[in-house]
Amino acid sequence: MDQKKYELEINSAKTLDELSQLEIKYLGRNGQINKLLSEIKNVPNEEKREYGQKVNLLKTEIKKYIEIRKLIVSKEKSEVFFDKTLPGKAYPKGSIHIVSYAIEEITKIFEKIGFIRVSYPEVDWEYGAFESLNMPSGHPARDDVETSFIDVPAHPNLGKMVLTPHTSNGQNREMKRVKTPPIRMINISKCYRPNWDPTHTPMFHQFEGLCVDSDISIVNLRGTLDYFAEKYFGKGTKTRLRPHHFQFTEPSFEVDISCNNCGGIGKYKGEKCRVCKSGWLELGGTGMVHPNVLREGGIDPSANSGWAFGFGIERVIMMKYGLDDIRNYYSGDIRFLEQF
Ligand code: FA5
Repeated sequence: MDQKKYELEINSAKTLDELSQLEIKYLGRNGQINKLLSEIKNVPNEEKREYGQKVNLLKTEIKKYIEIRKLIVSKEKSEVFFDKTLPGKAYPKGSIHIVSYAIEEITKIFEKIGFIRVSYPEVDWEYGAFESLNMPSGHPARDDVETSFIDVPAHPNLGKMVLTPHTSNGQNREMKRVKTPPIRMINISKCYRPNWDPTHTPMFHQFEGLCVDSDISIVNLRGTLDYFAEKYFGKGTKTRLRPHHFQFTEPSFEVDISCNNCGGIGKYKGEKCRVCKSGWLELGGTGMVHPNVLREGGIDPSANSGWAFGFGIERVIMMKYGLDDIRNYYSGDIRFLEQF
């Protein structure tokens, strides 16, 4: 074989790919070296040994040329020489995000008692977020729910486009979807309000329960809240209702749960409980669905009644684990997230 030829060929290769091709051409199973070796049968016996040695020397030399050229090309082109035979690296496994985990837990708790998980749009019209909930345009109650509007032309009937500020926008849609009660909905979705402090983020999650049937009373509501509180926060957790006002429920309440740290007493080891300060923690809003809301959803309020609640997911997590800043959930700090 002409030494000048293979030397030139190898040294003018510009990529690792070209070098792999040359490797096959010279050193492969059907390559030139093997061809030379197979010709040994035609060499006179007394010359066989010398012939074999020469071919092996040639093989070692070509190998060396190719390896050296590979290093040069890798450096020049910053191509990394990839050794497929090295064992792979074991990357650490991630875990489910604290909010996704809570969503799964809450969904299971409600599915057990016949509620159906739904998701409604996070970008909706004012109709879904307000009008359908007994909050007509210009009503001052709208100001209580700070809202981000989207800069597109308004819908002629449904109003401006909004980032939904609460999951209550699912109530009207669910009533219209089911048409005939019973309705047992658990609507979990992202919500948006322009807030930023330890207990408020611009994007957060709510879960909304809605139960409508021919004979639903506040007793069913209490029973369901107690069931949820015990299942999610632990045995012995109690609930209490405080009168409140929401435009879409009548009567309306704020729900509190007893603090697990002090057992609802407000004192822990003789001192004021640092988690609740009063024995109770505020969970969110609830009430009996306003007849106007049922009517707007196509349901006859003289034959049906219902209740609804809307709680913050970030908040229930905070209460369950005694956390003090929900902004950490979205900081992307793995040291915080991997604790759960
Ligand atoms: C409502 O949003 C009502 N739609 C709840 C409701 C539904 C009442 C059905 C009656 C019947 P409120 O504005 O209080 O209510 O919000 C409910 C919960 O959402 C709060 O208790 C809080 O936990 C959570 N929340 C509200 N804003 C934020 C925010 N910016 N960041 C994190 N959580 C929030």
